[in-house]
Amino acid sequence: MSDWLTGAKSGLGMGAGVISPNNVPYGIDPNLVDVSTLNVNYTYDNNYQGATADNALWYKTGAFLASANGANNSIYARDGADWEQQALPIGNGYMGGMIFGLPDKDQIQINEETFWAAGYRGTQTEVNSNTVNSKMSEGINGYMSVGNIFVDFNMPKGATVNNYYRDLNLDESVAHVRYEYDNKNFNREYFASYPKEVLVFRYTGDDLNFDVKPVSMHPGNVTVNNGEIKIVGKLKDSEPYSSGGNAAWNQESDLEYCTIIKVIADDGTVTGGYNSVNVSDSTGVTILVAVATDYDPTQFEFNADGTVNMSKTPYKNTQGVKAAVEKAEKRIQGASELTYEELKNEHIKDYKEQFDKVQFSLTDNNEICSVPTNELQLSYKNTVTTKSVDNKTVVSYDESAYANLNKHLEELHYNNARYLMISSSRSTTMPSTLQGKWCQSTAEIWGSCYCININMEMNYWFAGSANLLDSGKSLIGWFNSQIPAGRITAKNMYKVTPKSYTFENGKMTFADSTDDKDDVFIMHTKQAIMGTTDMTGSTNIQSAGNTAWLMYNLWDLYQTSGDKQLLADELYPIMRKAANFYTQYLYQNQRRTTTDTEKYPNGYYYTTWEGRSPEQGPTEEGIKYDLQLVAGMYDYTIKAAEILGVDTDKVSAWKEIRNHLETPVEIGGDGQIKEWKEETSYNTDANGKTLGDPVHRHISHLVGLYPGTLINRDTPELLNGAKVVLENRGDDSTGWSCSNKFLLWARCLDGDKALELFRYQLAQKTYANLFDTHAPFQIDGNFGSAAGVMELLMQSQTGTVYILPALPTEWNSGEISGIKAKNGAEVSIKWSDNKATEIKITPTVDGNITIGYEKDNILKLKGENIKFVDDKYTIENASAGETYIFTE
Ligand code: FUC
Repeated sequence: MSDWLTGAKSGLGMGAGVISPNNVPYGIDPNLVDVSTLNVNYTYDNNYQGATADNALWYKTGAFLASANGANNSIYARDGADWEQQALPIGNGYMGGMIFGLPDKDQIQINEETFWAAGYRGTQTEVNSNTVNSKMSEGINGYMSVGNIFVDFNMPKGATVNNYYRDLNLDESVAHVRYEYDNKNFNREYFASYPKEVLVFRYTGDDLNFDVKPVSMHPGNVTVNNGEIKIVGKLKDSEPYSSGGNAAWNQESDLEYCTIIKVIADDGTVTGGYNSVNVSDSTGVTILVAVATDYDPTQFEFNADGTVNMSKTPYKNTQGVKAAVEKAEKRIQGASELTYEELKNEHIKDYKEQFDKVQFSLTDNNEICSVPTNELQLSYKNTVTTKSVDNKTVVSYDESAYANLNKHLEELHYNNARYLMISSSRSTTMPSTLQGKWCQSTAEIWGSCYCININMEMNYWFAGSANLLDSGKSLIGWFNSQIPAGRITAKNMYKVTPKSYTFENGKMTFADSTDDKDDVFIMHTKQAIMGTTDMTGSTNIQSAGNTAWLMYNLWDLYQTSGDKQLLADELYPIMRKAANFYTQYLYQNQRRTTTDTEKYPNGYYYTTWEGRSPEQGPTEEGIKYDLQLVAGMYDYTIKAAEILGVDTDKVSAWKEIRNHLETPVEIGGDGQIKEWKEETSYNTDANGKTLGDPVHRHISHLVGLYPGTLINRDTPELLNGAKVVLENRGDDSTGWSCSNKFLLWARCLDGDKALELFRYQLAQKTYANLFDTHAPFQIDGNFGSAAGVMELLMQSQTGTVYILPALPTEWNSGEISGIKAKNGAEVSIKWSDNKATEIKITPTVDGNITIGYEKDNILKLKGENIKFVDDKYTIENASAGETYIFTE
């Protein structure tokens, strides 16, 4: 992975300050990218001041590990380790910034959410449903870095800085750096403003002298005027990554871009260079950064014959680069109208509206953690590991070290996930990619894409329950921008076109339709932002149920908000389009007759088409993963239609298929949930043949346990079958897979085992900056574990709100507030000595609320005992908006 940032292609357009990222910049001072000069000496006084906020990631050095960089002195030759392990992310949903905070040569790597390689390469003609789009066979559209901004203080090599401090304050979403050098004080702040759609950096100090030097990763022209650097150009082709296959490459990008860096000094002198801005003798400097492309999700036109009109470039604004320049200029203009303090206050206010909805702590709230975050993480790393038992890995640790771990890391990781979600995903932005909005490369593995065979789903599992509906809503705009392409894919790959239909007297009738409610779409495993809904990558990674799975995320946004208007206007219309696709395809192509009338009394069943239990084992019809996903998709879409009182014709058809679907959840010979129909004992068929990888990272046949509900506490045999699977799979895996196991154990109501997985992830799959690693950095593990935390403390998927259903013994006391149950109610819980001491519930709809808390006669409402029947407490006729407080 030595050329993580680079790739093998070269010769792309050069401009001053603009490079192809595989070489030390042409026309750029080579010292700029020479990291060997970054190795300053750090000293600390006895009265060194550490963190001042509890909810903060903090460090005593800049984000540079000399050891990680070996002999390579150029940032373009190092392996990106500092970026993914040390640097700290800021973001406003539109943009991301990775802050290195280096005293001598600061580096901020930047992203903008529409920097994606290639463009629409959809299949325009009929193709076999098992065929990869030939134009995309080499890879997928990939999300790319914009470039880096260096703020070079030109310090002498090996300089000594004193009392260095670096943090990311999660309460305010502002990163800070401070240090002393040469008997002078220096301070920095960094944040990403959602209201103004810009990144903001603020440098203050006794005497500031530095050069601001951007290095774009994309060809373009640079102009410098009045302290403002503007780069305008075309997105480069993406590159192959060299560590195993092609992410996305040789796909010329359709988009053009504009990056503006505006340097505003309070005092001193600002001079423009050839491709840089110099500041001298100043005490305060604000830097604003805006980036935009001419991406336009509404530009996707059809010809009369239903093909895409390629005479207009899809997803590109008709104004071309002018649109990008205007957008970036407008953003800079908007931000320039406010003072730095005003910008910051506006940002903090906006951020806190999201972040403050939930509070979570396992340690004393007022106690500020005196241990730097990297050391905290190291203490986990040294304590929790795995050992091999019977060819499986099992989490292993020393009991007393385990009991003494500082749980601050666990609460911080959860709160950091909420921070990352708000920073990478808002209602008006694109959803979070595999890396949120933070990608350091133009050739990232898997293209830092939207991978929909678990990763994108996992990203959003916790959004609704963590009261981050605004972030979850980013899915809606993205779906709507991709659905027109998904409609073409449905037609060309599966011969499914928009039709109305109903099921009556044992027969389905279909009629061509142009009504939006009859629209259809389908997507395949690797998704992007420019309509590549057809099969890209390879056939080996395709599964029929993926699109159905994404519908769970939409349904969850309704469940956790209880917002019927949202369901009617935004969520259900998308869910219905997916259900329309599956209905036609399953009814017309996937109905099978059978003599097994015990299982299928009508002598037929519907099954899913060929796919894989991601990403292993046989390719065949009726994979349990696909069946469980499609079953859940129908359950939720039917419920949604019934709640809204619409589409009775469609509901009749959906019920026909749902009621005659090939059995999604089955128990095998070992008592395990089966992954494949031919599985007898675990992972083996009747002939003794091994079917898949017994310890594979995907545990696809448990989607019915989480996020689905087919396997739950009321189906004990199935729940036990899930445990058998988890035990066979073992514990070690990639970061996201560890979070998935954490979640699944929580749903199995084994909180202690779930916590082992969480701690293992924190120990071995988490970097010092709390980024989750696959490797490389993948954000799904951060978000997946946040979902897990909530499953330990509350579960409501079956209708009853269970309080502390899987509380780990180690989490003896704590507090969570403002989380959302799947009936829309807001829930807060305090506990100590492993028992709930206070529960607050605020319903969003009128009606009964049932609370599951295993301890009888413990809960009192306004001092009165409340009825405890069948292990549950019920508040009858609870009123929306009223807060019900239970105490011991
Ligand atoms: C799926 C997983 C991989 C990886 C990739 C982005 O294909 O199987 O582990 O997370 O997505």
